[in-house]
Amino acid sequence: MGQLRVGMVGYAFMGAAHSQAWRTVNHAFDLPLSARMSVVCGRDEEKVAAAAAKLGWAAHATDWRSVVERDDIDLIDICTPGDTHREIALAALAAGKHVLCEKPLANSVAEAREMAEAAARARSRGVRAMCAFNYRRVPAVALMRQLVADGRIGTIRHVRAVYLQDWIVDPEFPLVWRLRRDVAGSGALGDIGAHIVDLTQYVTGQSITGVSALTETFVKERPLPTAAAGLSAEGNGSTGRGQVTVDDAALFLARLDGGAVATYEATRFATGRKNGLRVELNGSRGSLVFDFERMNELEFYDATLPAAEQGFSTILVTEPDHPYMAAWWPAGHPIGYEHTFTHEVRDLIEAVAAGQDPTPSFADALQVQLVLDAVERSAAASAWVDVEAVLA
Ligand code: SOE
Repeated sequence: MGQLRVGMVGYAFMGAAHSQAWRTVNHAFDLPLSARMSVVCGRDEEKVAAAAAKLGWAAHATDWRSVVERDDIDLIDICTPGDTHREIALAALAAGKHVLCEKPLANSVAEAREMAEAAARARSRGVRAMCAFNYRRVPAVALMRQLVADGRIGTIRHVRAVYLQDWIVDPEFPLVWRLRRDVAGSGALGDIGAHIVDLTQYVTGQSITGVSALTETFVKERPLPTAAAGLSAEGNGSTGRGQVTVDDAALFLARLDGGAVATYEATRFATGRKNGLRVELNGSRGSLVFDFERMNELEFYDATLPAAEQGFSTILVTEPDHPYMAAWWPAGHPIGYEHTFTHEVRDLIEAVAAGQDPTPSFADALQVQLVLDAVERSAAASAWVDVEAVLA
């Protein structure tokens, strides 16, 4: 069997999640290529060496350019903050490497456009690029999309999406990189709002055409972190303070091109909500509800049933007939967050081996970036803003 030799840049939260996926994927799925975890890259030699040993990488490196230039690497997996995505992806595509890039694709529309154009050029040389919107690969989400495509809820009227977290409710939580615009691009909007934008467009098959938004930064100044902390406040003890330069929350109304109207809420201030991603669709023939806190379930209201039998029913998405599930356990046994990444690299390997484009492509991710941009412009202007087309 041929190999897909992977070089990964970054090894924190997403790096660990992607490592788990590369480690597991060939054990769960029968695939045409075998993933080889060749090298992981990070700036701090000691830490990246430890990460390589812990996460299962054959080697480590401290200079991502040396990884991109290696002849024995087929794919570059980008798990770094947004400010480095463009540079690494462009270099990797130019070197003929397939690319998997964490979301959001970039920190601006201009960067995302450049990346999508580079991916389109590389495509003619057989090089593939994919953006890592992992929640598409929750089996219940894939089933939701299937039921919508099969017409089971009819014409979609309403889309209601929230992504709620609470990890920065404490005003003394440090100013980590996710709270800096120069590194992360935006706040709750790009980090978690991007997920619900992608997810709702994916399940409905409709694209957002315009938005009316507001954003808020509740805590405008925070203690500087003493360590490169991620989602954890550990290591804080610094006396200096810095400006928060991103949104803490973003809320918007939207219209979709299939006629649906939608509401979106992304916040890091929903006290008690740790990772509450919920999407509800109301259609002319029924409704569907997905809640990540119950990720192995999908709620379905079938309005075509006799009135006496109607009501929300819960589909346990744990059967071998459900998307991705045949690879795992006997019927009735649930899966978790990490499996979404395994499914993601499974789909990527299949596409690379088949010489097909994986989804979401960089062009798809550019479209999400255009929505994020419209949200920021709408919030700044307190006005309705149309979403620019991908093909400008
Ligand atoms: C932090 O808000 C975060 O880790 C996001 O960056 C991820 O994309 C999401 O899956 C969980 O929350």
